Amino acid sequence: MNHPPTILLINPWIYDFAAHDFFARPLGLLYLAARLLAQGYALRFIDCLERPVDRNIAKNLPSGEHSVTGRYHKEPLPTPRPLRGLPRRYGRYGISEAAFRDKLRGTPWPAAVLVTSLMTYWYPGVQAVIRRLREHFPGVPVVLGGIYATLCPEHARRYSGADLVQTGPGEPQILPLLAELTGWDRPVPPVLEDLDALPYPALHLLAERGLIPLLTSRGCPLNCAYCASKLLQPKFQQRRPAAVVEELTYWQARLGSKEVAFYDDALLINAESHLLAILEGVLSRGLDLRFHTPNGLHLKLISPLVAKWLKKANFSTLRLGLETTALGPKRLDSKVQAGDLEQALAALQEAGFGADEIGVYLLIGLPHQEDTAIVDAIRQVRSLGATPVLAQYSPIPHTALWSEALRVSRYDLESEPLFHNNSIFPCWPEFSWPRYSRLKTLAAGGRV
Ligand code: B12
Repeated sequence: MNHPPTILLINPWIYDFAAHDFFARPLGLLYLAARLLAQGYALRFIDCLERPVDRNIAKNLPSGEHSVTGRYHKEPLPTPRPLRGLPRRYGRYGISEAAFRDKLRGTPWPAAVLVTSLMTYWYPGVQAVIRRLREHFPGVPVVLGGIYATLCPEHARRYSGADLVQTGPGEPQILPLLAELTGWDRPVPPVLEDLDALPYPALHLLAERGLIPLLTSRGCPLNCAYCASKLLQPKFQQRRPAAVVEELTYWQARLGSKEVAFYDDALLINAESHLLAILEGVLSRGLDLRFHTPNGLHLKLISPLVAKWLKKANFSTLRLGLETTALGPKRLDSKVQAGDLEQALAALQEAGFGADEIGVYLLIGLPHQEDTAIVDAIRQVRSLGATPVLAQYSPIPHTALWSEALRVSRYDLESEPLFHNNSIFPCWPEFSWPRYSRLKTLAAGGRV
């Protein structure tokens, strides 16, 4: 074959009650895109979560503000049957149906389509995209991968409509798989263990160029009962700091991006030889960047030295992970002990961060969690001078907490991933909307 085959990549819509672009980019799919480009494939990319970039708005933002987060366009949809009756409005987030069809019409006939997936309970968006692909490109093989595919492969094989459902990291499998599907039989480069040997994710395919979503490591050495990190990336691996600085230098020069969001699950492990070395490199290169950690940091690892560097290097959105402040044998994560919250917040304040810059994630809706534990946690975080951010628990298959989640849930979590939706508090037996609003008001600083 002489002409390189065209591969179409799709980041599907979100179907949910709520969704907000909080530094979200389809980084996994863009890593695969880079591998395909290096192999000579022609690529097309449809990002259903692209937000209209309003140049005028962007131009008028006060200096220092950014537009790399924001609202998705939402179109109301009927609530799927299993979730009917909830006082929330369901919908499709992302580009319109018409825009999606236009993009399909503008795509040359592909040799294969790769679809990614994120939250397990967003699978209706995956199905919707695949249904339209089938109509438009009948007979073209559709491959599904990503987080929903990895955590619920049987469900995905039965219901997604994809021809192939692949689990786990895509880098080792994607080239042999596509060679088989397309007949593009260039020699497949060996899969190296070294993360720095991977080509940079193809961020230039994104419409919005202000943000660099960044992974300096994969996996996590800890083992929290509610988290799927180990299932998705079994091995914890860190990149070389110099290679990360190279990548940031490259993207700033090529795209002019200024904002960086870390996607790492364990950014602060070996902080001195890893993150601090990266930040030192960034400063000595004179890069003009601002950093965000939407995925929570381990607060135990925020020492005065780390805090000082976070300030010096221009960290702006800080989120720390603290399940709750209730300690003791019933605790679900292995990472927080008495005094950790106090010392982390003291270090950050000493370094110059204000209360509104430090968000502390509190997991709510955990099995057996009592309202009083949440109220205490909210009050403690506030009294220590930080901002509580409620993170609703989503039960995840194969995690240590899953069997308990199944036991306490009023929903059939096992057969229907829609019930993993954090917005419905599937594992909070005492849940009621007034109760939740009360906690939200309290977290926002109101009185209840
Ligand atoms: C970064 C991140 C976020 C970001 C946004 C990311 C985004 N792109 O939108 C933020 C911080 C906003 C976020 C928010 C939340 N998140 Co989150 N997040 C992650 C995290 C840490 C990394 C995802 C990622 O980008 N990984 C890096 C890339 C390289 O990996 P990847 O996407 O998996 O892609 C690889 C493979 O899957 C595969 N692949 C991907 N696509 C394809 C396609 C094909 C065809 C093939 C073959 C292979 C393939 O190859 C890729 C390269 O190896 C994961 C945990 C994790 N370790 O994965 C949780 C995770 C996905 N989040 C989770 C949760 C619970 C949430 C929240 C609900 C938390 C909360 N309670 O508020 C919110 C919900 C967000 C919302 N409603 O909008 C859960 C998933 C729950 C579920 N039921 O599915 C996870 C698994 C964490 C956990 N607790 O275990 N999250």
